[in-house]
Amino acid sequence: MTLFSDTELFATGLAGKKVFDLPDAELILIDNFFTKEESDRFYERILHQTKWREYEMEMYDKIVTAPRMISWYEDKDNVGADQNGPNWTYELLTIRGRVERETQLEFNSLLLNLYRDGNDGVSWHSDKEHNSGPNPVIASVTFGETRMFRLRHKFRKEIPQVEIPLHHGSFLLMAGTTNSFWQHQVPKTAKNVLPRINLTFRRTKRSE
Ligand SMILES: O=C(O)CCC(=O)C(=O)O
Repeated sequence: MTLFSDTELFATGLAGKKVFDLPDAELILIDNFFTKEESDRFYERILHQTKWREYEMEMYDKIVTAPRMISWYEDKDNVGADQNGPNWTYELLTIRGRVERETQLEFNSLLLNLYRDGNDGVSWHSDKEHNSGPNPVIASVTFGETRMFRLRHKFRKEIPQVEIPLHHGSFLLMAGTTNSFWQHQVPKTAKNVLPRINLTFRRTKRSE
């Protein structure tokens, strides 16, 4: 199976856009979407400016602490938005602007994930955005350590899993039916790894 093909080089000639050839998925990866200098700066600022918190989740009928830290940002005019939630920082707005220019879509919410070391990860799931229907568009940006992003088809077990290393400054777009037909995970690793920050921009419905 062809996993991806280079379809386009950016004006700079540095960033390659890879469109994955997978059934029931629209998956696009752009490595070096942000330059190394930008990525280093965003990593440092987001790591230190964010009020990271732990997150409880249900697992096998028990409430457990998720193995990562998170922070949630959203526009205050979103339905049900927490009016006391954090305000978007200059860096987050800059990154959001770049993602919106690339995709020609607007994103009004952001889940920030911090994987402190190899003991942090996220297990198999699909992204379901409460208010945005069965096929949410998720725009994912990575800064820091490279971690593996794995995908598996929910129904067609004969399709091999896909493994994508998400590097510092990369951008991954999950669109179309990707989240209805595929699950993804970031597995824990026994390797000695540095922290990784992941930003997933989301589109939740607004009040108007
Ligand atoms: O860290 C990642 O690349 C994926 C994060 C994720 O799956 C999520 O926030 O739902």
